[in-house]
Formats: sequence, C-alpha cells, structure tokens
Amino acid sequence: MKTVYTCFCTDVIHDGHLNIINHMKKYGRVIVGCLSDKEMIRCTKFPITSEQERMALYQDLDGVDQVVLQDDMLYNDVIEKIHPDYVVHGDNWKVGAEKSIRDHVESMIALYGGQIIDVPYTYSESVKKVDQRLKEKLSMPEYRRKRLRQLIEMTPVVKVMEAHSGLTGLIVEKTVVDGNNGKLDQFDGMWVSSLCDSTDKGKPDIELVDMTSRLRTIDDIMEVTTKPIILDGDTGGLTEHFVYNVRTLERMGVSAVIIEDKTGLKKNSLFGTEVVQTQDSIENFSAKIAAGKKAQLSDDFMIIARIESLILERGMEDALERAFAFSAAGADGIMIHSRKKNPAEIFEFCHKFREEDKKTPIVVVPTSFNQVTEEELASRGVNIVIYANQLMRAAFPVMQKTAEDILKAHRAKEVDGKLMPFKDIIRLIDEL
Ligand code: SPV
Ligand code: MG
Repeated sequence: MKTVYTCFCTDVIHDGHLNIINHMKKYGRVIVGCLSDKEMIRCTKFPITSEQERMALYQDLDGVDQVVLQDDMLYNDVIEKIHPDYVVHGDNWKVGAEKSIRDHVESMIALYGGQIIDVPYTYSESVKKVDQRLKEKLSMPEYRRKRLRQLIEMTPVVKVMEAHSGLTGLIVEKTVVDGNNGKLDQFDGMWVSSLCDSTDKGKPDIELVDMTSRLRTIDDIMEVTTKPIILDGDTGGLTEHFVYNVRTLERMGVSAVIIEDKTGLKKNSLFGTEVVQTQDSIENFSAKIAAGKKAQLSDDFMIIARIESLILERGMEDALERAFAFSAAGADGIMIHSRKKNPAEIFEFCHKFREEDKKTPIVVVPTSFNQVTEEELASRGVNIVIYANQLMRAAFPVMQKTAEDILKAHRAKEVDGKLMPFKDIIRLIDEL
C-alpha cells in the first residue's frame, strides 16, 4: 500500500482540510503531519492550541491512519523517515512565499520516485469565516498578552520590530520572507518605541508624548494586528503613576513594558554622555519594579528592567549589580543597552549574567552594533532582539527626498516611477 502524506498547521479543521483527506484516501495510507510550534510561528501564524491538542484533533478525523510531528517546515525530517509516495497539499502553495517549500519537497521526493498532488484550494465562505475567526481570536487581549512568554519558550530568539502606527503594525504583522536557508521567516512581535512614537508626532524623545497618546498609538496598532506588543515605557514615570499604567497595559493586552533606570528629564540613550542623563538609584528603581509587579493582575504581563550603566559609562560591574538587584525585585527580564559599534560589552554582560542566572530573559537592541546576527545573540543567551527604529528611519529619507523632488520639478511626474502605484495604495488595506 502506498503512503500519502500531508502537513497541517491549523488549530481548526475546515472543509478545505477535509477535502484534502478525502483526496488522500484514494491514493493509500493517510499520514498527517502536525507542524511543530517552533516552525509554525515562522511560516504561518501563532498556534492557539498545543502540539498535543493539534495532533489529537487530526487523529480524530475520519480517514486518518497516522499522525506524526513535523519539526521542519521544509519536510526534511518526515521525508527521510516516512518516504511518502505522495505529498498532498492545497494548490495555493504553487505561488507566493510557500512556493519555495513546494519546490524543495518536489525535488526531495523525486529522488526516490515520489510525487506531489496539488488539490484545488477550497475558497468557500465557511473556510474564510474560520480563518477570520481564528485571526480575531489571536487579537484578543488574553491571547495576545500571554504570547510573548509563550514565544520565549518556543523559539531560540524572539524577533521584534518597531511599529509606530497601524500601517507599520501591518508591515510587521504581514511580512513573510523566503529566507536564505530556504525557510520562511517573519517577526514575532512589535516594539512601540518612545523614539519613533515621539518622532512620528514631530516631538523630541523626552517623555513629552504623554501616556494617553502612547496608548492611542498602541490601540491603532492593536486594531489591525495580532502579534504581541512590547511597550517602551521610558522611565516608567512616578511609581504612583506606573502602577496604574501597568493595569491599563495588561487590560489592553500589551505583553510587556520595558522601563529604564533613569530619572529626571529622560533623553534618548543613543546620545550617551553627550547630554545630561541621570541614572536612578538601585533602591528607587527596584521599588518601582516591585510596585509594578504588585499592581499587576494577570500572570502573563512582563515588567522588564532596562539598564543604562553601559550607555552612561558606569561600567560592567554596575550593570551586573543592577541586573541582579532588579531581577530580585521581581523584574521579568533584563534589557541591557549599549551604544558601542560592536557587541563585545553586550557579550561580556550576557556571559557574566548567565553564569549566575540561566533563566531570566535578556533583551537587546542592536542599533549601533548592528553587525551581530540574531543567531549569534541567541548563542550568548539573549532571548529577545528588538529592531527599535528601522522602519521609521527607512521611511523618513524617502519621504523627504520625494518632497524636495516635487518642489524642484513643480510637478509630480519625476517622482512617480519611484512610488507605489496609486491603484495599489487604494487597495493596500483590505475592507472587512
Ligand atoms: C527607543 O526605541 O525609543 C529606545 C531604544 O528606547 S533607543 O532609541 O536605542 O534608546
Ligand atoms: Mg525609548
């Protein structure tokens, strides 16, 4: 009897999946693969149910003979083990980002005479409804909030990109690439940067944009996305105010706030010692963290302490002393910041911190030491990498140049070839 294989990466079975099983039954013994969490978050969407629950769901389907865990989105593990005669998939993988996976599978199974069967994709109202409902569920506060903690467990490094508006949120939400290892990849979450949120409003990054306005930005992003959000909470402000903001943020479904151990008029860290910046005492900042943790109502929300000792040239010993003190005060993670051109001091911090603390998540923002890769940081014990300002920095020069070029030419013809066609911009945002 021939073996027929398909891979599912879904929490809910709809008509399209049943149609695939029905096709498979005609060709032989039906084996369904359950794509592992760690691969699913890279190529499709975040799973709502566990691997075990998904496997049990697939096993219960009529016509399924066996369910296996597939831990490689390129199918290498299952093809080597099972040698399926047929691999069945909806024909939607013949185009778009998934095409590279199809090509890879086709070449692998061709080596022993295996074949791909592309089943026409089921475009029905009920399938659309199931997809839509799943997406809406993922955007709900209770699902979104806990997702950062889940991701830290699921993946070697959580990849976070800045978003400062609904539109940039959509870019972080939807961008999927066919990476250089042949696998698909995407960001895990969003950073609502104080620098970018302020800059977008034409204001300096000095805690001038108030919390009401920051919450408005978060809400704009949340309206159109599902990925978890980390808020740049600056200094956290007065402890008496911080405790209220913690409650508000967790109620909204924000996953984490990062507060930095500075006090007085906050300036952006990348100014370093060029401007006057005052670091808070260990006692005061520890008390602020402890008050925030006490105020918190959910188990999922994270308060992450950001240490500015390296930025302000106070030395590695000071940074480490603070890291241990802040995590003892209840911080759920440590962000260590640096404005050096290479990651040496970040690596040293990670090494010394991890000698004593294997578990507390470490967060880094490689803006100035941007040659370092996510894999390298993960191998040093980093859990979350934040690209803090790149979308804003990408957009500004292009917008400014376009404004200059139209002013010089007294018309828009010269710039048009560099712009998105207006036919595309009016369709960029889907209607419900
Ligand atoms: C931000 O993005 O606002 C940050 C990171 O706080 S940094 O600009 O590097 O200080
Ligand atoms: Mg900031």
